This record gives sequence, C-alpha cells and structure tokens, in this order.
Amino acid sequence: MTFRLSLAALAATLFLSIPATAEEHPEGMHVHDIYARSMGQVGASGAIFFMIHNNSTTDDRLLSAASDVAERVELHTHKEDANGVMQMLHVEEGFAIPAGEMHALARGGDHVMLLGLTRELKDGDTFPVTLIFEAAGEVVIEATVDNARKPEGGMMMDHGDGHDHGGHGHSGHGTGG
Ligand SMILES: [Cu+2]
Repeated sequence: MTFRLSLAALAATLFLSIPATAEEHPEGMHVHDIYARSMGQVGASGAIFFMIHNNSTTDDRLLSAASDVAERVELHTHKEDANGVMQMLHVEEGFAIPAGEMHALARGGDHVMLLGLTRELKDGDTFPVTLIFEAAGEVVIEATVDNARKPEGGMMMDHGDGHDHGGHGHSGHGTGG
C-alpha cells in the first residue's frame, strides 16, 4: 500500500514538471529542437544544439556523438574561468540525463562540437548526427544549419551585444493541440 502511494506521488511530481506534450512522445530517448551553427568552410568548426528528454525509467548518459561532416565530434561545455572569461571544455564523461528528466544543449552551455568540417555547411543544409547513449544506444538525429537562430532565453550566458528586438515571446516548438 505504501508502495502504491509513493508511486502515485512520484507520478504526480512527474506530471507537474513535464510539459503536457511529453505524453505524446514515445518511450525512450527523445531529441528535438535540433539546429546547428557553422562557420561554413571545410576545416572550420561548428556546433549542434538540441533538447534531450529521457522518457525511459533508466538513468542515462550521452557518451559521445559522431558525424561524417567533421573530422572530430566532441561533447563540449562552457565554463567561466577565474577572470570571468568563458572557456570551452571537452566533457569526456558526457552529459548525465536521469530518468524522466531533460537536458538542454544550448548556446553558452553544453553543445556538440564539430571540429574540422569535411564539407561546407551553409544555412539550410542538413546532416545526420549519431548520438551514443550509455543505455539507449545509438540515436540518429538530423541537424539543420541555422546561423540566424537566436539563443533560447534563460539558457543563454552570452555577454549580449545589445540587440534585443526579438521580443520576449517564447514561441515554443509545438504544432499545438
Ligand atoms: Cu565547443
């Protein structure tokens, strides 16, 4: 009886913290809001951002990523050093994504880094990326280059350079319903 009660409490907590749209997602790892930024030419670098929802009941971890558009693909994050300068770091251990939780890869924070592009990447180009999870295994996503995309509010740690004419509206990504 106690067990049943605590399960119900857990379920209630989950429903409070997860947007309603989560229920339409399949069981397992769900990756969405995928976009990439790229400096363009062969040999340059780029970065990929997305949201990961772990809809399974297993704690998981994004261990690495792979794509043939770059010589090296690494999991990176940004950290502020003692002088307040943002440093980019290779995160060898990957990103933990506990069961039922989500993890945002966003500008100024965690991202998938493309080092040494093997082909040109311009706005609108799409390319496949394989995400390797400890528990969920390989998940292939499609990234679209969108250099004009604004950083998400709240996740941003950029030292802004003034422009803020996009308004505060967070239009979201759903198709409604
Ligand atoms: Cu990076």
